[in-house]
Amino acid sequence: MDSQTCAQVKLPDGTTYEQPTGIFIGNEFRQSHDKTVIESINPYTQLPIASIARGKLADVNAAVAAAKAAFGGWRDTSPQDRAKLLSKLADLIERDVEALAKIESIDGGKPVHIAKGADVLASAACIRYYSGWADKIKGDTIETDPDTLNITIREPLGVCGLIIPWNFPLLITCWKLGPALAAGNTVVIKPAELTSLSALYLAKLVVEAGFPPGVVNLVTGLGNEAGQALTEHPDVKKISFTGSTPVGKAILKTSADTNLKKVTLELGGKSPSIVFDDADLDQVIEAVNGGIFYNMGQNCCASSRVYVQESIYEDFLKRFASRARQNKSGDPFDNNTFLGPQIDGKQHSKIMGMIQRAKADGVGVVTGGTSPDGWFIEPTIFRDVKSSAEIMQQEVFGPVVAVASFKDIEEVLEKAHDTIYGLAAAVFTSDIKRGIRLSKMLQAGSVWVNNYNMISHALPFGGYGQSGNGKDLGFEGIEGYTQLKTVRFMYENRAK
Ligand code: TXE
Repeated sequence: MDSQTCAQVKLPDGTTYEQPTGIFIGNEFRQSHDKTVIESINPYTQLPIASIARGKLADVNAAVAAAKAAFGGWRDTSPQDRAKLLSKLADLIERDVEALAKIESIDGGKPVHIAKGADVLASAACIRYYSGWADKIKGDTIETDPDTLNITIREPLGVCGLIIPWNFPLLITCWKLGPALAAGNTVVIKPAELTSLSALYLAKLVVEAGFPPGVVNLVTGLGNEAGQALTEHPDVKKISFTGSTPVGKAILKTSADTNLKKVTLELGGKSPSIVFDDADLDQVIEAVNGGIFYNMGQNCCASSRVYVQESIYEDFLKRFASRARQNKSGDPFDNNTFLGPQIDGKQHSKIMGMIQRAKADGVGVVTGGTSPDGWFIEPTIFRDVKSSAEIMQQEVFGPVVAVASFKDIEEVLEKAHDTIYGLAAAVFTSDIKRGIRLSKMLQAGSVWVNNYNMISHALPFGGYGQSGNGKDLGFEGIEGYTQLKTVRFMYENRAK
């Protein structure tokens, strides 16, 4: 790396580290072909951190060519060797947990102490989990008749494009990278233009771990340039995308218009929490507080709607508001901070616009509703929100929750299902039978009973409805990066 593809970045704690800034192809960093760049901005200070390459079609073509050339060798690398390399990568992420947490913080505004566990160590754990899958991918034998042996073989797809959002930059990269590589695919990663730094740092660790050149490639750049080029590329066999619903729909169309690449989509949500009057309210308050305000509400499965049974409604609102006000906003490098700023001015304006329109429509504010400083937004709770209201229907992607009351199961199910989305839902009750019944009735890809946001790399995650197609994580994550071949051996021919 030279000064064109690497920057010395000074962190708020006074230390300095080497940040790769170039496009990563064949285990080397390079400038974009036309040498253009994007500024990466710290959302807390609103100051530039580094200039990163702005990759376009020519860069994507070069990255896909490298991934295509590396595919045969990687596919034929023994699963045990693939597992070893992934496991080494997990160790390196863990070794550099401090640096990576600070990078996630300056680039995305997350508190460092939260990023350490929830982003960086969870990323290492995810890669390690998938290293364990590499030598356990298998097909079946299927009986059809006495004269044939029938088997299925689960094979990798080829070059996979991984398009990453800005809310969990390292973690979602690892959710997709782990299973793609374990299954024998090569990849081109397109990080979000707002938060590319941790994925670029990860690329450095890919080299250190010893992955062969071309197995992992990364093109930084804009969605409608580098991202679009990747989704249109005829040699890309799969796109795994996490991001907004409109872009997800456009990717499906592009796939249909080009080479019918496989598409996995993890999109927006408007996930409901349902609180019954027999629930443990202390537990509920912690769960719904984390459910909406964690990561400043920038979470695809954020609990942005909460339905509370009538008899405890006022008590719930009082306690929820008091808990929300205790969430400390401020410097992401301070260990007491829970809420940093929103990711950028555009998201900040979008969220404040939604808050202002709700207020103008007369929706009651229980707490919050203002922007104290910079791109910060107060944890905001609206009450008695009608099902048709914008903040009940549209993904806000900020620290804003819409609360309403309900009488009984029928009413709350109707309200909970009044959405185009279906990513997650939660039920809070001490009646386990009711919890089980609702977990089966709720139309959502993940249902949590008496908890919220409990995602594990071992469990499939992905939405119903317009929250997406396919699953990340678990064995289903591996399945999504493979195709199944059926082979029939005829060893007798009794017809003769
Ligand atoms: O998303 P985009 P944005 C939702 C959330 C947020 C809204 C807008 O509601 O307010 O989306 O965020 C790449 N072809 N979520 O504009 O544009 C882009 O470069 C290929 C929910 O940031 O979908 C980035 O890498 N790629 C979500 C990624 O797509 C394209 C997380 C996501 O950006 C592209 C983020 C194109 N034409 C936002 N256009 C979640 N599910 O967690 C953009 N990209």
